[in-house]
Amino acid sequence: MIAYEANFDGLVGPTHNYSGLSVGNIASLTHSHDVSNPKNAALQGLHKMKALANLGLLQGVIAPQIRPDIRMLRRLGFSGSDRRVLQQAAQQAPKLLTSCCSASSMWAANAATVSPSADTSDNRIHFTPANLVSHFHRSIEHQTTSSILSAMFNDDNHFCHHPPLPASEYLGDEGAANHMRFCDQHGEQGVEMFVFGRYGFDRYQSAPQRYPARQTYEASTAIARLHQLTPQQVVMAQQNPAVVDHGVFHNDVIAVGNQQMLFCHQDAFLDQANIYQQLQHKMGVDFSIIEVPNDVVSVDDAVSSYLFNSQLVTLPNGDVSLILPQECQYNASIWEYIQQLLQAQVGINRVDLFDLSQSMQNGGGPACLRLKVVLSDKERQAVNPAVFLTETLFKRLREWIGVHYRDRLIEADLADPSLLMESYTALDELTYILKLGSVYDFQRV
Ligand code: SUG
Repeated sequence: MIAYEANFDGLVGPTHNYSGLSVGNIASLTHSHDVSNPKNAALQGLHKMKALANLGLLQGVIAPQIRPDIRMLRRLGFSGSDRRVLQQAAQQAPKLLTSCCSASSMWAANAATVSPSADTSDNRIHFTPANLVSHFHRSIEHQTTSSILSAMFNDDNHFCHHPPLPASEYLGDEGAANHMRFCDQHGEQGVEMFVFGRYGFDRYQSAPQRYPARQTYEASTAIARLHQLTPQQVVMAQQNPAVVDHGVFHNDVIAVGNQQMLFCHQDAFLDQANIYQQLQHKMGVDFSIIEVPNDVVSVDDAVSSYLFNSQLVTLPNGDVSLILPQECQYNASIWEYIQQLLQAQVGINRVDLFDLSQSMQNGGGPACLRLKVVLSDKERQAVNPAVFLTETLFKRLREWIGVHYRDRLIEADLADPSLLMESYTALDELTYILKLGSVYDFQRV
């Protein structure tokens, strides 16, 4: 079967801000309380989407979530008018308010885990939205994520939507950021690699000491079962706890895969040699691993440059490109390594750099912003066509951002009731543009 890999990127929401909410994510903590620019953030993301579409890749858009999440604040005991809810929350529980205002759904790699139909026994594409229980501001995403994904992939013949795993820290699940798929051609059966940070029931077994490990073994294995994958197609790998303690809060901060290639740091996994053996055994002789030694790229440099949070993509002309954040160019040793990588001719023959600084300052590089979905022609036809990025949609979204987004936001602005109204107006219009129907709670009351 012929199939293509599509990237669905999260559109940055109108409340994009820096609240320092993510323990273990060094960029988020470093930029806490910085002034954000939601308009620029959304345009930077949109520009990357358009550039990838121009390279001939199938590109789609995932709508953001409504923030501030007034419903959640009311559930937490704040009452009265929306204005009063926001004011009370700002005074009494500022961290709850900032959590309910995060635009974190932009990092679509955390939206869900997706298994292509070539891998699943019922030959449908399986989606499990991530419960994201490790951080409160992210744990409130999955309900709307489910609605949005169902509105985009709305055909039971081709798409199977599971509910998120139970919201328990034993079953912490962070979605595709901890999942890689290897294959020969996209439409052929592949091997899915699930990367977890710790065990749920045996939580101290080789767990990191300083920062939380977000994904559990129990969550990863549950998803492999739900997605009807056979053991021969699955590799379970544990993140190296030492690198989690250096800020590698998701696997996609230290490794990326594409077709027959794994590009990763020498210290990415626990028992790395054994993981390589399993992959080589299951994938066969054509499988290649580009392992970057620690003395060439340190873990700290990998985390600050986001070298591995790249998208590794095969272009229609056969070129393989590494889609990188521009920060890789600012670090001399990383940039030198990239030049060597290109010269070595080991299967990556170009790089494309992007300015995603607004997202990067919250720990989200090119790979975080997208959810990969492999689609055959028939499956592609079953996707809501309005979410694919065409020239027309690109222009429409650029205009829409220009009209509705602010270019400056600080924490004090989050309690401003007019920001809430601006978000309602913007997202209501967006659901018309993307033909999603009423996916937001505020549209249903
Ligand atoms: O969950 N940052 C996100 C970044 C997610 C990156 N995704 C992937 N690696 N796939 C997180 O830590 C910061 C929000 C703040 O601090 O305001 C935040 O949620």
